[in-house]
Amino acid sequence: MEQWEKFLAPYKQAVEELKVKLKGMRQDYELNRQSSPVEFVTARVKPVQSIIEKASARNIPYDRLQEGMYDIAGVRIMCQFVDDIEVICAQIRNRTDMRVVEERDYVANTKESGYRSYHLIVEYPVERLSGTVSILAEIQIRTLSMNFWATIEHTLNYKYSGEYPPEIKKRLQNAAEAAYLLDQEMSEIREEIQDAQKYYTKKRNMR
Ligand code: 0O2
Repeated sequence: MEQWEKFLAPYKQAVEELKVKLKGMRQDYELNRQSSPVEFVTARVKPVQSIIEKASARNIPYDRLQEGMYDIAGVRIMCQFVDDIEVICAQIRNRTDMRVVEERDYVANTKESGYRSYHLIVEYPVERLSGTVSILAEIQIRTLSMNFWATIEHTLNYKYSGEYPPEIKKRLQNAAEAAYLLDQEMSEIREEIQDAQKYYTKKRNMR
C-alpha cells in the first residue's frame, strides 16, 4: 500500500493543481463580467482498486502504468452549452503550463453506450523533491446534461458490470437521446438564458 501511496503522490498533486487552475478560468470570466463557459470543476485520483481492475482488463503491466493509463489523474469540467466545450478546449490548448497530447471526441462520435464527452489527455509537469515529474491527466469536458447521463450510467454499470438487462439498456439509450435533445433545446435559447443570468447576477450584486 505504501508503494501505491508513493506512486500516486504526484498524481494527487497534479489533480489538486489542475483543479485550482481550471477553476481559475471561471473566476476570470466573472471578473470580466462575461458568462463563463465553465460551470464547475471536479477532480479525483483513480482509486487503487479501479487502477488494478483496468490494468488487468487492458493488459497494462504495472511498470507501464505511467504511460499506459491516461486517467489515473482525472479532471472533469462541466459547462452549460455544447458550444462551451470547444471554447474550453481552445483555452486549454493555448496554455503553456500543460500540453495536450491526445484528443478524444465522444461528442461528435457518441460511444455505443450513449456516452458523450470531450476528452483531452494532457501532459502536466509536477514539481517534487526529486525534481520535475511529467504526469498524464485526462480532462473530460461535458455539458450538465451529458454529465447527468454519464453519472447515472456509471452507477448502473457498477451494479450490472456492463451486462444490462434489455429493458435497462433501452431506457439508457432513451435517456441518452433525451440528454442530447435537452442540449439541443438549451443551445437554441442560449442567448435568452445568458441574458437572464446576467440580469440575475447584476441584481444579486446590488443587494
Ligand atoms: P472511472 O474513473 O470509473 O470513470 P478506450 O475508449 O477503452 O480505448 P479508455 O482508456 O477507457 O479508452 O479511455 P476513454 O475512452 O477516454 O474513457 C475513460 C473514461 O471516460 C472512463 O473512465 C469514464 O470516466 C469515461 N467513459 C468512457 N466511456 C464511458 C461510458 O460508456 N459511460 C460512462 N458513464 N463513462 C464513460 P473509467 O475507466 O470508466 O473510470
